[in-house]
Amino acid sequence: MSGALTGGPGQAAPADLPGPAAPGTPPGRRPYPAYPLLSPDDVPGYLESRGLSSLLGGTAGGPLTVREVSDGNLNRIFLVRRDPDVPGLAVKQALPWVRVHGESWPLTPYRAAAEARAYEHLARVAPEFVPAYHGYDPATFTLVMEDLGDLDVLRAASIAGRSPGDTGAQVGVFVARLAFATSDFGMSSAGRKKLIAESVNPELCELTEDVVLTEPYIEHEHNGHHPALDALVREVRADPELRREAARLKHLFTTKAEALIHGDLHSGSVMVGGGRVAVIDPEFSFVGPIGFDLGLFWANALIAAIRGDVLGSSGLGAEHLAQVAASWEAFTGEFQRSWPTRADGFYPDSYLAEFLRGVWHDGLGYAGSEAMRRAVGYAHAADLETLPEPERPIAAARVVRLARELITRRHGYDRPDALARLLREV
Ligand code: SR1
Ligand code: MG
Repeated sequence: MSGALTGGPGQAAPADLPGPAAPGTPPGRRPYPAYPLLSPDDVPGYLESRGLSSLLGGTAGGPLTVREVSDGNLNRIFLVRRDPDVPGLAVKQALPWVRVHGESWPLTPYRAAAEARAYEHLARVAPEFVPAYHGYDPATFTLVMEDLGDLDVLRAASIAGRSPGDTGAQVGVFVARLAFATSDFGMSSAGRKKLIAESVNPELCELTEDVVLTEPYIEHEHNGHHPALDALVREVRADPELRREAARLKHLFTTKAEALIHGDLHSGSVMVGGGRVAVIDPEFSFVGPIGFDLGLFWANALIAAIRGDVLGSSGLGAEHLAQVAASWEAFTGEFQRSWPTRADGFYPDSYLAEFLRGVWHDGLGYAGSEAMRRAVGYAHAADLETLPEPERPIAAARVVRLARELITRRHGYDRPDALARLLREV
């Protein structure tokens, strides 16, 4: 293989299930074995060595085509086809650092093992919402999956002005299926404890705790914002109520082990097209608060709604806003449908409504966290960054005000329809 041989700081690593880091090991630097980084030229031979080439569709006799389509912040992705018009396979390799930042920001490649574990659960409980999964190679931190190259990333489709259609409803069902099946309502007590232990994902959780739940509220070198937002950002970072509620959400994230969650369900993790909605990239998965998944999806729908508004497409904006209600209704509907099958009949029906109310308010809070970081943190939303001036700072300021309100006053919003007014007010 032609890529650089890379490895942890000179130590052997356990197999694919990570053990605890040595005391004092900085985040993201858990030892891992040296492994080859794949280049496009390596990929056909790599697939052959894993016995997966036969899964490539098409009949063309020439050499396979390999296209690197790395798009997210973290990993390398190659699409391999036998026939250019027939979807083949996606090969996804975790680099030992944050791809868009470079080697100065190390990040454990064991995240690929977390993604593999999540896909194994998802293939069981929500197969129609994920790409077909063809296995994980712990020696190279590489997964092979169905090539979704004919679908578009939801964020890109939104930026291109396409309607979200029924994406929200589908995402709501996806979240409910995963959440119910891996909660105390869908599993035995002992099975849950095993799941919690196996799904520990320390480095990726710490990354979220940092870049989503902490850094946007403080001065930090990772952060950035449009200069026109200087005064607003100063004000927000000096708000003690916002700090307390942001801290409460961080603490909920670290302690509320409700169900296996995707952990990074923004609009870059959802693919759409041809009547299909597919959720990808569950490498941040762990057993955490269900509202975190909904909240990330909602924040990005609200950001898309604000983009539509500032561009004068109020109809499209309204369609994006409607994704919040659609996903919530689909989520609660699916959860309620599963409720009679709950593993522990001690939970009465009256508990369900209270439980769902908690998920709703957590979701609003995390929508605020996600919106805030997308405007003033490290990984900004392309929906905002691709706006022209002066719409860009206008939209970003609305996102910050929306985020602040959702974080500090989330318990004052009991229904999705209240968000329309809030969106107008900010
Ligand atoms: C440094 S990584 C920033 C973000 O990229 C991933 O997609 C996650 O959203 C993470 O928070
Ligand atoms: Mg991702």
